[in-house]
Amino acid sequence: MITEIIKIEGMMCGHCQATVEKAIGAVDGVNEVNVDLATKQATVNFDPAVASLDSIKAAIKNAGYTVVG
Ligand SMILES: [Cu+2]
Repeated sequence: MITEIIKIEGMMCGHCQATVEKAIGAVDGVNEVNVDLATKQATVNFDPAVASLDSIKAAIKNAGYTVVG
Protein backbone atom coordinates (compact mmCIF):
# COMPACT_ATOMS: atom_id res chain seq x y z
CA MET A 1 0.00 0.00 0.00
CA ILE A 2 1.12 3.52 -0.73
CA THR A 3 -0.29 6.87 0.36
CA GLU A 4 -0.69 9.83 -1.95
CA ILE A 5 -2.03 13.32 -1.29
CA ILE A 6 -4.18 14.83 -4.04
CA LYS A 7 -5.19 18.49 -4.14
CA ILE A 8 -8.76 19.12 -5.25
CA GLU A 9 -10.61 22.29 -6.24
CA GLY A 10 -14.37 22.78 -6.22
CA MET A 11 -15.41 21.30 -2.87
CA MET A 12 -17.65 23.74 -1.05
CA CYS A 13 -19.29 21.83 1.78
CA GLY A 14 -19.54 18.56 3.63
CA HIS A 15 -21.68 17.12 0.88
CA CYS A 16 -18.93 17.72 -1.69
CA GLN A 17 -16.43 16.17 0.70
CA ALA A 18 -18.61 13.07 1.10
CA THR A 19 -19.12 12.83 -2.68
CA VAL A 20 -15.37 12.91 -3.32
CA GLU A 21 -14.69 10.40 -0.56
CA LYS A 22 -17.29 8.05 -2.00
CA ALA A 23 -15.93 8.44 -5.56
CA ILE A 24 -12.36 7.70 -4.49
CA GLY A 25 -13.45 4.88 -2.20
CA ALA A 26 -15.23 3.19 -5.11
CA VAL A 27 -11.98 2.81 -7.07
CA ASP A 28 -10.70 -0.78 -7.01
CA GLY A 29 -7.60 -1.09 -4.86
CA VAL A 30 -8.30 1.91 -2.63
CA ASN A 31 -7.86 0.92 0.98
CA GLU A 32 -8.55 4.15 2.83
CA VAL A 33 -9.48 7.69 1.91
CA ASN A 34 -9.70 10.86 3.93
CA VAL A 35 -10.80 14.15 2.39
CA ASP A 36 -10.06 17.36 4.25
CA LEU A 37 -12.35 20.20 3.22
CA ALA A 38 -10.25 22.93 4.86
CA THR A 39 -6.99 22.01 3.15
CA LYS A 40 -8.75 20.74 -0.02
CA GLN A 41 -6.69 17.59 0.09
CA ALA A 42 -7.49 13.93 -0.27
CA THR A 43 -5.17 11.49 1.46
CA VAL A 44 -5.52 8.15 -0.26
CA ASN A 45 -4.01 4.83 0.76
CA PHE A 46 -4.13 2.29 -2.04
CA ASP A 47 -2.59 -0.84 -3.51
CA PRO A 48 -0.50 0.36 -6.49
CA ALA A 49 -0.81 -3.10 -8.09
CA VAL A 50 -4.57 -2.58 -8.42
CA ALA A 51 -5.28 1.15 -8.40
CA SER A 52 -3.27 3.95 -9.96
CA LEU A 53 -3.02 7.63 -9.17
CA ASP A 54 -4.50 8.28 -12.61
CA SER A 55 -7.56 6.11 -11.94
CA ILE A 56 -8.14 7.89 -8.64
CA LYS A 57 -7.78 11.31 -10.26
CA ALA A 58 -10.19 10.24 -13.02
CA ALA A 59 -12.76 9.24 -10.38
CA ILE A 60 -12.50 12.70 -8.80
CA LYS A 61 -12.96 14.40 -12.18
CA ASN A 62 -15.92 12.14 -13.01
CA ALA A 63 -17.54 13.23 -9.74
CA GLY A 64 -17.33 16.83 -10.97
CA TYR A 65 -14.29 18.17 -9.15
CA THR A 66 -10.95 19.47 -10.35
CA VAL A 67 -7.64 17.83 -9.54
CA VAL A 68 -4.90 20.43 -9.19
CA GLY A 69 -2.04 18.27 -8.04
CU1 LIG B 1 -20.88 20.95 -1.46
